[in-house]
Amino acid sequence: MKQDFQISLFYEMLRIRRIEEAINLRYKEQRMRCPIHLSIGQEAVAVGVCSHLKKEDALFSNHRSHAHYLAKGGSLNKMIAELHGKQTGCTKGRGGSMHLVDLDVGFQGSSPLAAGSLPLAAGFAFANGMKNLPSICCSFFGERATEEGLFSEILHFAALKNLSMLFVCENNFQTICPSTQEKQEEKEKEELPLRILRVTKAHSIFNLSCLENRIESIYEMTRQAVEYIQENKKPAFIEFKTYRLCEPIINSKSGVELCLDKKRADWEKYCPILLFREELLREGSLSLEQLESMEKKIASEIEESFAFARDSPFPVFDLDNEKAYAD
Ligand SMILES: Cc1ncc(C[n+]2csc(CCOP(=O)(O)OP(=O)(O)O)c2C)c(N)n1
Repeated sequence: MKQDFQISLFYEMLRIRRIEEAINLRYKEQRMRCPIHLSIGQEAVAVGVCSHLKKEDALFSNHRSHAHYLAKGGSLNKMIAELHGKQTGCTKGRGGSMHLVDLDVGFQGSSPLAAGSLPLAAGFAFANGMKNLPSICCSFFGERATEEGLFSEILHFAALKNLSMLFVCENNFQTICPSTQEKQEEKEKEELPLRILRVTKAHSIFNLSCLENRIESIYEMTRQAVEYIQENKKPAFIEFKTYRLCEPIINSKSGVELCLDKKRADWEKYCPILLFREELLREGSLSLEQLESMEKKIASEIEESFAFARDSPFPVFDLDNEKAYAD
């Protein structure tokens, strides 16, 4: 991987991290009123996968969608305005954090229903195939989504119709309800990743499993999957073992506890930004001065986006004349 490219991947991850930290910090001001799910700790998957997607490739996401949106090239101003419920938001202030949509960058939408965006993504990929378009349709979901019946149905459909679809499972081993692992039979507990992959194999879908929460491994594995899709015109599935280093949801005034002290060992072991930063500094590919200037640039971009959101108008709802669907 070339040095410039390494730096750009690092910058993208750092930017997403700082943006989410700022959202968390400012949540107590109560200007953002929607429930918010942060992906602190999972940035490498979003950045590693999206760095293989072109603008015309479609992306579908779930309830934890900020990193996916930003990594796909989404506008920070439009995202922060959306979290504030403003007309200038990417969903015109109607969606909030869990319903980001931005067709300008191929971000076709996020759905908070577990596995909810899988059928949308499959339908999109099916339409692309009928139009003979070469683009890929990618869907992000958590491991909890793999417990839904829809998951199996969509794998089946994607295999049957040879959809150019990339399934991305972010397995952080944590869900709001009892974990997927707890719900397995005793004999299967050790084998959770295998269980997910067994389901994909049963549908003859090409699958990969990435065990490291490291940007370089994620980038490489996605490269293989995308090549497979392009060469074979068939779907591919990747399970990324990742680690969410914050609580699942912000819905109280105080924001989430980032648990830095309580979980310091976890951070040192799993935080993809810390790990990559150490590596780049050690190799001499990144200097402390460069790091400082990145931090400054990101901080001022964040400041501007919050000011943009604050100064934007709230939407005026005219439900009688609004259309639910495009013409
Ligand atoms: C069909 C459905 N059932 C229940 C829920 C409630 N729910 C909200 S988030 C969540 C857990 C999601 O876990 P996972 O998909 O693994 O993603 P993570 O939150 O760990 O990133 C659940 C069950 C839901 N959104 N949709």
